[in-house]
Amino acid sequence: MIKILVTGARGQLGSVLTKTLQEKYGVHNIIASDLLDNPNFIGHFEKLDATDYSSIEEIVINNEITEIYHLAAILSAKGEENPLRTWNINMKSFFNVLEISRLHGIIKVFYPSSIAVFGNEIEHINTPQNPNLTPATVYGISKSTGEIWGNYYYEKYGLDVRSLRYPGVIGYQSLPGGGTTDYAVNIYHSAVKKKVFNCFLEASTTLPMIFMDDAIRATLELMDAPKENISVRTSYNLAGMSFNPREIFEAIKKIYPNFEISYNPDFRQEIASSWPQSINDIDARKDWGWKPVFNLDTMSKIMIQKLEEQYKLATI
Ligand code: AKB
Repeated sequence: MIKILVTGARGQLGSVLTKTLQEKYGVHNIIASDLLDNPNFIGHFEKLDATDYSSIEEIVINNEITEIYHLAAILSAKGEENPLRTWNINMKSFFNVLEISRLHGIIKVFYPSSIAVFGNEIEHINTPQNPNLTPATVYGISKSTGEIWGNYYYEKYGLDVRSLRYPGVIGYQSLPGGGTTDYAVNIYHSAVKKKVFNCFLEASTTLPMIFMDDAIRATLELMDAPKENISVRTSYNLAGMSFNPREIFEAIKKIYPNFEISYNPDFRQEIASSWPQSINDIDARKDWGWKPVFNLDTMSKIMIQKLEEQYKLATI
């Protein structure tokens, strides 16, 4: 019997992943949790501060949890505001999860890492799996440290920790918050609302991105892969697509010819410039058959269609 605890279940990725896990394993086998309450949640929800060891432990024991998807985190841009808080929320919470998993016989742990682990010493194009990591943000430092701890718990205790380095995730189901890649979701909302989009990155800033459906599928495929196929125990590079603000603007203009954009780069420009432009994910492809489905045009069509439906419903 699989019983899954999801932390950060109200987040951009967490909310969609939780629903998918409910569909796959049954609503009653998923315990969703987040720092903030979620009164409208359908299923089992626990208000949880993941920096508090005993609160996680209690949920794990009481619900006979067998797997943990630890999504609670503060992202790159927001994380710069308060380094200590970011470190605690991102790293202390993951350390709690690892220790509790080791002591309470958790079978699998999922840990989301990020392209933020890379820094200015990488090759920015087709960034390989194992370059020298010199992350440029507190978020990136916490994620790369978490990768090493995950690997340690696997090597030392045999804990089955699996991880992906997500590019910027783009979906219509939820809003991101506090990230550097958030612009690529917000731009669709502006387009559908017929507003000029004010972009906080320069037009030519190419970054790796992934459509939500691909991101969720990658997560499930990694978690379902036979243990012996998993050769990367830090975190897998994962590619979806790559584009810059000018290119996403042009893709949206094919659907809304009157759409307008202005560029006002802020502190997030420096963060984005330290990240890869494209990712080499050969290990994910070889080990568990990863292959993205969506590109900029197919994603844009769905984003706009779904957001139009959502905004129309909201005005009824
Ligand atoms: C961010 O922009 O901070 C995140 C990420 C790439 O991890 N979306």
